[in-house]
Amino acid sequence: MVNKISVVGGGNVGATCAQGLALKELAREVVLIDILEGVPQGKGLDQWESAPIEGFDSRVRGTNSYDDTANSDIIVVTAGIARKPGMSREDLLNTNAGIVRQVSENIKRTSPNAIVIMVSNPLDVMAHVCMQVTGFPRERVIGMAGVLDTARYRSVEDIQALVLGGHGDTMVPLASYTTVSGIPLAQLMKKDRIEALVDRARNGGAEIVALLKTGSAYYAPAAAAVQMAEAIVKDKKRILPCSAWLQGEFGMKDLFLGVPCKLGRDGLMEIIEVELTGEERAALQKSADAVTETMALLK
Ligand code: NAI
Ligand code: 2OP
Repeated sequence: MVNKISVVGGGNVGATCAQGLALKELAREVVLIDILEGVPQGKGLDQWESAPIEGFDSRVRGTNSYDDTANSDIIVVTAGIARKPGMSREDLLNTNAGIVRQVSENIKRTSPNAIVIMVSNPLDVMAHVCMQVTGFPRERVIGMAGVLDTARYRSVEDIQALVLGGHGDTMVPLASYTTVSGIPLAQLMKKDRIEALVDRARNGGAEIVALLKTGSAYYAPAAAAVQMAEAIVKDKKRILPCSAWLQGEFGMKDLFLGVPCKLGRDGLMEIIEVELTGEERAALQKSADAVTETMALLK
């Protein structure tokens, strides 16, 4: 357990995430912060009142002031607008960049040693904005996408899988690194069936947006951010697909992209450079190009 984890943005993902952090008792205090007056306070109090029933001992608190988040060990950023039907993650770009800049300035001022888990979209670009504004090292700015995208691609038991690339339509589910109880997927399934699974994972976010109509997915995204926080708090050294600042890994430099990351108490410990087939490498490059193009659209 760490002392304090703050969640910025008390909307669907943020509030669900705060609850998940508290249920797992990852911090003595879980602080939910939003610009809406009363909303984070109300949700925080409601969650704290579930503690005697659920039996968790984390204090959940809502606020509008960054002073209450001061010296957080970890900050999960979920502030921003979410997708509506017909919108891509990139449509959120400039609105969310403004929000993430302001949030990052506050994080730098009040929690200069925090590890940031970025969730706001477009994910890889928002992680970049946060690193630029805070000046934090890459070990302490990590994007959540791959854990979610991988969950959309696998089942609960027996399957190990890896989805790399940007969090967008060009994400790269690696069939060659997908095994079922150690058996490579290609030995169990025909290529067209694998491609159908890959396609559904790639469109997983849009599928939920089309059903919800008023927003985007939040239960699985929140669970994914909590899993990353847990790996950090418990120093698990788990290898999870996360968006990380590449400095030459996979032959790429100066961009955030989803890659296999080892997470421990100090945040990003290592990027694992797995071998890729020519086709996978080309798909990863295409995904990197898409992230770079979105970055160039930033005003
Ligand atoms: P939401 O609309 O339910 O909540 C967003 C919250 O951010 C609102 O409560 C709003 O008041 C707050 N907010 C806006 N400006 C703020 C500021 N300056 N400071 C603090 N709070 C502020 O949206 P939801 O569904 O929670 O999604 C949040 C973000 O996460 C979106 O950008 C969404 O696209 C992204 N997302 C990313 C995923 C990923 O895999 N990386 C998965 C799911 C969502
Ligand atoms: C998702 O993948 C919208 O990025 C969000 O559900």
